[in-house]
Amino acid sequence: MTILRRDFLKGTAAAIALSVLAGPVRAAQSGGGEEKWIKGVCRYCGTGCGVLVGVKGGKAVSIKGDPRNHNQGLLCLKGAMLIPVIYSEDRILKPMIRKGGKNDQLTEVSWEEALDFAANPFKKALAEAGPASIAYYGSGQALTEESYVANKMWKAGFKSNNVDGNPRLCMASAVAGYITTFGKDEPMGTYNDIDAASCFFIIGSNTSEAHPVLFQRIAKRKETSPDVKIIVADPRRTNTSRIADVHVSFKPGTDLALMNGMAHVIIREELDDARFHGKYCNFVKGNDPVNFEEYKKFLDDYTPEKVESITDVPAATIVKIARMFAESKGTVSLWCMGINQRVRGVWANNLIHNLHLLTGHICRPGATPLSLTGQPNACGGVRDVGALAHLLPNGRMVENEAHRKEMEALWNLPPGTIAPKMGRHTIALFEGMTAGDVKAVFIHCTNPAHTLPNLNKLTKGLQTAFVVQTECFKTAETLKYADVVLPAAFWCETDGVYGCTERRYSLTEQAIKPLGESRPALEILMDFGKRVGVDPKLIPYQNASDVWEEWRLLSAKSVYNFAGITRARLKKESGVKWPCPTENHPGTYLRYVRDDDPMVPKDHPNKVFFYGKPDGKAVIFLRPYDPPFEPADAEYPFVLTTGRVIDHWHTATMTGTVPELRKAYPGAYVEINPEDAKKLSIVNGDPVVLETRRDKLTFPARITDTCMPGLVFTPFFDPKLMVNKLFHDAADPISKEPEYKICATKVYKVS
Ligand SMILES: Nc1nc2c(c(=O)[nH]1)N[C@H]1C(S)=C(S)[C@@H](COP(=O)(O)OP(=O)(O)OC[C@H]3O[C@@H](n4cnc5c(=O)[nH]c(N)nc54)[C@H](O)[C@@H]3O)O[C@H]1N2
Ligand SMILES: Nc1nc2c(c(=O)[nH]1)N[C@H]1C(S)=C(S)[C@@H](COP(=O)(O)OP(=O)(O)OC[C@H]3O[C@@H](n4cnc5c(=O)[nH]c(N)nc54)[C@H](O)[C@@H]3O)O[C@H]1N2
Ligand code: SF4
Ligand SMILES: [Mo]
Repeated sequence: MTILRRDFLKGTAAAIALSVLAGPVRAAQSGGGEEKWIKGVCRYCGTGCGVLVGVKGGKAVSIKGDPRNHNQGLLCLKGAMLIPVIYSEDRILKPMIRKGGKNDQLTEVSWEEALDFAANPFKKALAEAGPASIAYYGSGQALTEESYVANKMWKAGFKSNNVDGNPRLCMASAVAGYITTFGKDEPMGTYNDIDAASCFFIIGSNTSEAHPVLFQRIAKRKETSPDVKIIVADPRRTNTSRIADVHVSFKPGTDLALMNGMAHVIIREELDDARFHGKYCNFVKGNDPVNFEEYKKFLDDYTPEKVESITDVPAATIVKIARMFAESKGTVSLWCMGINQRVRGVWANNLIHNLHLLTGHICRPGATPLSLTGQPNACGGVRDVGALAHLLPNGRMVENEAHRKEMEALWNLPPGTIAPKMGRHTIALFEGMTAGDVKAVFIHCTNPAHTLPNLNKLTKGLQTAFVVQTECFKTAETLKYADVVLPAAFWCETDGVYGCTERRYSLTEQAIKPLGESRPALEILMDFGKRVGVDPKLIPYQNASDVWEEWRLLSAKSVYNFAGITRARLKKESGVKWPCPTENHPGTYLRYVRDDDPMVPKDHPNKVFFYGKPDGKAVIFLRPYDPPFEPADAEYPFVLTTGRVIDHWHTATMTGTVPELRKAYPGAYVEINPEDAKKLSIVNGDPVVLETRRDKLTFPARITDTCMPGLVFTPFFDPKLMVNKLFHDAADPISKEPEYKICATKVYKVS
């Protein structure tokens, strides 16, 4: 084979990008003299890297990547800097209450006093206004056992379905995407697919900053197999795009048209896999079945030329990436918030699945649509447990009578206990607090006063309702609104399970005692619940292992079966992937595939069986392009988008306490394209106002061609410059996930 110079150069560019980006991936931070090493999972992202924590004299002193987990010993800088976070001076070590109402100071009190003070308003609200007047607002960062117990206490104990949480801001569109297309949530593929892929379609994910260790794995795949192609579709030219063969930049919010355009080319050029979609797929428009011909007709509107006029992507590029996607031996799609945080996030998810179903790039090694999960336990703790307003455990739905009955039987509840209507999703929850309909809220492991959209509007709910908050750090904005602050034991100070992107459950074992008076949140939740009036028989657990035992056995009654993942096994192994019905089952790589997925009967006549759907077939949806909620216009001529930086975690309550990480990103800024900067006479560092229909804020300018002209970006980690004040709270009508990725703004220099 001849290697063309062009190919050689491309390979080199990728290698350089890799070496530059490899910088932040470190193996360890070591204090030395460790007496023992405790196995766990990194506290931060949904990559779910395994860690080993070194302990000396009762203190955590070291951390290194677990060589037996999928990350093979690697950690990014955030993960490697976790130890100083535990001992940060900002830890909250005592319970606090605001005796005299919202305007009073927080004062330290005993646990007894704090818990009574926390429980009484909930008791009162339940007695006077009923179950819908109280709520739990949880987190994809809470441990599985905590989310399971909170969900059970609320839905079975208080009969309130007002259980929601930050995964609504994050994964809700991906969940609805999997459920509408395949009938069940959670991906069919795993990280193994990365090592086998010949093409990557990375859309709306800045993997290099948000999932650094996975990015490393993708880059390694490319480096060792230079024929592997990488397409990055993102309006911004991010670090991730540096290893791309093709970076597709488009007008924010137009990628629905882009993906329909790709499907158009795939069918026009007969690059589809008719045997696959003929056997395993239905075509659906709205709720109605249609046939392949009608789908083809629908795609007539998405010729590359038409799509170019909507997206600004050259027609030739659309043809090129459609061919790359379809003609590879195996394509893996990876996506995250650029797709989910959109008013058409669910449709965008469906369109990614369409491309895989159409081309048969699914359910075989190296070919899969793999949604990247943001938080470390959004999958295991919230999606699988069903800790959202419309869900029940293991993929069941609140508004499905049969599902409610199943859960009532499994939880030994009298029939009719679980309320038949779904509870309030996040935005409706905070609106309900403002209106006085939701009178008391228990907030666990999340910082909504910083991360909700349309903050000036939605934080009114926190000013109105009675707020109980579990926290570890004084740096959290939400503390300003809390009536009660309950100090939770931090990561490593208690034990519990996280479930990451690839259906992998891993245990973090307790390494050290909780600092100060902080207590494991599981105990806090149960003590609180009993005070409010939950029947103690409903929550008979002594510890997290007891909860896991109940949860593990309950899963056996579903296609999420992980009865084989015992606590003892989790202590031994560095994570196991469900389904895993028996203790000797090795865990599942390819879901929905006969002979690999134990949920597919061994004698099933077909190789692939999408058992989430009654007829075993997945759906190819006819989803049209629909514009974003608030595109740029004459009055607000720029698009503002928001997102993450590699060294901070969300609101920086943890990473902001580590000098090395803080130094890398001391504060927020606005990225502006050089052309725009020139027109507006802005130079680097100038104070620049972003003014939207909600509010205005001033950021220092950072001039860079990361953003195309007409687009500006700011990260949202900075508590001093909370960009969410500028955002609307329009959300996807199906998933109710807000569109954090697009709003219209004015941009001008402070004169
Ligand atoms: N360092 C770090 N890592 C994290 C986190 C963190 O806080 N810090 N948080 C974790 C969590 S919870 C999450 S959810 C993930 C998020 O991970 P990502 O989604 O990868 O990160 P974001 O920066 O939010 O956004 C991704 C990209 O979407 C692009 N985008 C904007 N508009 C559009 C559009 O219209 N279409 C498309 N296709 N793309 C668009 C943005 O330009 C941006 O580069 O990260 C996880 N990992
Ligand atoms: N503009 C904009 N806004 C966004 C997004 C965006 O892309 N753009 N993304 C959205 C997404 S995807 C997400 S996931 C959310 C994240 O939003 P949040 O969950 O609100 O953000 P975090 O900073 O992760 O908040 C976690 C809180 O838990 C505390 N904490 C840490 N460890 C523990 C513990 O062990 N126990 C307890 N009880 N507390 C603990 C932390 O100190 C922190 O206050 O933000 C959303 N908001
Ligand atoms: S990639 Fe994510 S899980 Fe892995 S070490 Fe970094 S922050 Fe932790
Ligand atoms: Mo997220």
